[in-house]
Amino acid sequence: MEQHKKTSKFIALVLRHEPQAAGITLDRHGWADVDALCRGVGISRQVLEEIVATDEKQRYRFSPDGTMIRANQGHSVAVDLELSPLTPPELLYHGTVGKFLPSIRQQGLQRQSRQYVHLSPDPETAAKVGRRRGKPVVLLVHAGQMHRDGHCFYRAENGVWLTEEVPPAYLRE
Ligand code: HQG
Repeated sequence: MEQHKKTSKFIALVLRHEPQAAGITLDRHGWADVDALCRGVGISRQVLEEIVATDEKQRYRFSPDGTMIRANQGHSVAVDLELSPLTPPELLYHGTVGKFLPSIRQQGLQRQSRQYVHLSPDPETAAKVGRRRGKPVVLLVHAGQMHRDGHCFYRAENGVWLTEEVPPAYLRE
């Protein structure tokens, strides 16, 4: 929904990073009250439902009773999404840009401002993530080996894989 793009970006900011920007709070699992969010953002519930349903990355979900909403991933505020550790596929992918490579080669993938490093299930999705910042570079992550070595992986409701860091030894360019 092109006309809701700005609103959707603002909702992502509110539900992941700055709930105070809409004058609301998140509970410790990241849930916000739907009515409070609508008031804070200045939209109707119907518009919010449209934004959630048409979001191309399925960024948000309603609670089963429809009174609460949260972002599926991407948080910088500390929230417990109650995700269970899962066995990842052998390979996952990370989209980035060339200027970060020297640092990534040294430090591996770090979560930066977010709670987790975000990994994609396929190279095409990773390329899209990288393209947000310029010419995309897709890194291969040996997730299966990482998992066998004791690293935890989680999968957000929208299919994005999450882990706390990826040491350089598990990365291939
Ligand atoms: C880079 C979007 C230097 C990393 C996407 C990335 C995703 C390093 C940036 C989600 C580094 C962090 C997350 C290191 C990592 N040295 N740079 N050691 N380790 N980086 O936005 O993965 O559209 O926090 O490569 O689709 O880009 O917002 O992470 O470029 O799912 O819904 O540091 O956000 O979704 O950037 O994106 P981000 P990301 P939305």
